[in-house]
Amino acid sequence: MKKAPLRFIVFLLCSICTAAFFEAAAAVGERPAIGSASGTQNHETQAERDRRMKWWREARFGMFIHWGLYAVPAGEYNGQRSKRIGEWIMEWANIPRAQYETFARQFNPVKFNAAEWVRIAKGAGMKYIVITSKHHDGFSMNDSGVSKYDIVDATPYGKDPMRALANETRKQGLRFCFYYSIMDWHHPSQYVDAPGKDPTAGHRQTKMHAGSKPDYVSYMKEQLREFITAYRPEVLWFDGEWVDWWTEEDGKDLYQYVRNLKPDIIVNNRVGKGRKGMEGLNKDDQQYAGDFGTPEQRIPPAGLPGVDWESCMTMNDTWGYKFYDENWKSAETIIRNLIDIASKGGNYLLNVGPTAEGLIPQPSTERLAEVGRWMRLNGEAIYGTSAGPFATQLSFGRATSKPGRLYLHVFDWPADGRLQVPAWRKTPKKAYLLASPRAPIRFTANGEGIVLQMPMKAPDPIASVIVLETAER
Ligand code: JFZ
Repeated sequence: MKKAPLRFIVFLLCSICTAAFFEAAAAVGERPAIGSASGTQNHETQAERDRRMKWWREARFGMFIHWGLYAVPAGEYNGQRSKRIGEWIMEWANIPRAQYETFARQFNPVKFNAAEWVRIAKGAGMKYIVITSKHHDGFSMNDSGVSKYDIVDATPYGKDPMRALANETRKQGLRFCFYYSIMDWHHPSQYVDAPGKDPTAGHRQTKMHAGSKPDYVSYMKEQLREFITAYRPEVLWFDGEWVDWWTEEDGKDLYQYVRNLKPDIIVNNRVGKGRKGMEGLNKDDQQYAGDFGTPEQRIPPAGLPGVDWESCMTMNDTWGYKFYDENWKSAETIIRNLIDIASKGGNYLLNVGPTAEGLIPQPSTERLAEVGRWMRLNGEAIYGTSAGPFATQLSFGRATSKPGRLYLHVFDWPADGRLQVPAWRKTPKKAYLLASPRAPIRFTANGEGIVLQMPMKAPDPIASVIVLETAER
């Protein structure tokens, strides 16, 4: 057998094993511990934890921003393109560190406008922004004292866009948060040992040089200390924790470290080893570090009472910008995903991948503007809500709730205008469309629950929201 096909087979087997590992891990345990009463950490009481998580639980909708050197190749290297995600190009195009570093000299985001980015997020109804301070490629998007491999020291731009973005985010009333990768393809402590791969390229399982881990952990801690004290991020969204040299003990230590620097900070579960693969929620064999679960590109099939979680998703098929990825989700899909997630008690972290010039791609801004139009009319049925009360999913759409209110989000409007709603613990006193509160909707009780007599035509083809007013408790 020739060498290349063998390498390919090894690669395939590795990919299959990784997938199988995550599926197997996903099958273990039914009750995730994140956010449950027993999941409190840092010796805080449940009430203290509820206070710390309050803004995040009410926000329901945030913007993820993947922005870094990978925006320069934008998914193409030496004429090679891939179906893989853009920010992993150092891995899939096998780019040695010294080569990848040259992207920094071409990174000059002169069109970056912090006020405009925040306006786009706010206009969509998003309440927080999570941006990559350092992705797997190890490049810092803010000025770092422990590394010259950052946007201020290594690019012609020479400025710190995170400073402007942090300030603008707060000025416009949103919360500013950081993503930070534990795996680091640029740091000398790590290397690649895989057939056909450059030892300094990217890889999903970087190895740690013997004896280098303490140095790297100090490096991370110092960089995080800088980032936390300088920008006061409200969430730290860790990633790249799956490398075999990172342990749950390391995760607990890092969790404690960032909480000590900023006691009210919120940390995702990718700080430690609790996560069940892409499903994102925690295994239940022990208590793991982190405040919320991180399903990736998926929505849990059912709500998880008492568990904090956030689904992160792309709008096309990549996180970091790829100029040829045109597989955009429709505004309808995005809005219904947001509703679906809220109806199960989770948050939606929706990604944009800005260009190397500093622009959020237009297909993203168009969709976000449409989401904003829906949210301005219906935001009350998303922000600060809890999961709906129904044990099985509604056939016509989804439900969210607040004390004294049930919101029905109707995706499929009944042809005869009669909407059968299953019984739940409460009896409604009043029903109306959220978009026209002064026009009451009549309803009658029947054996299965209540029947609403609605207008014949759906007011909103994507999702029309009906309010049912009930007793507070
Ligand atoms: C991770 C990152 O690798 C990715 O670049 C992006 O930032 C996303 C939000 O988070 O996604 C993963 C994590 C783990 C695997 C694949 C993608 N995995 O182990 O298969």
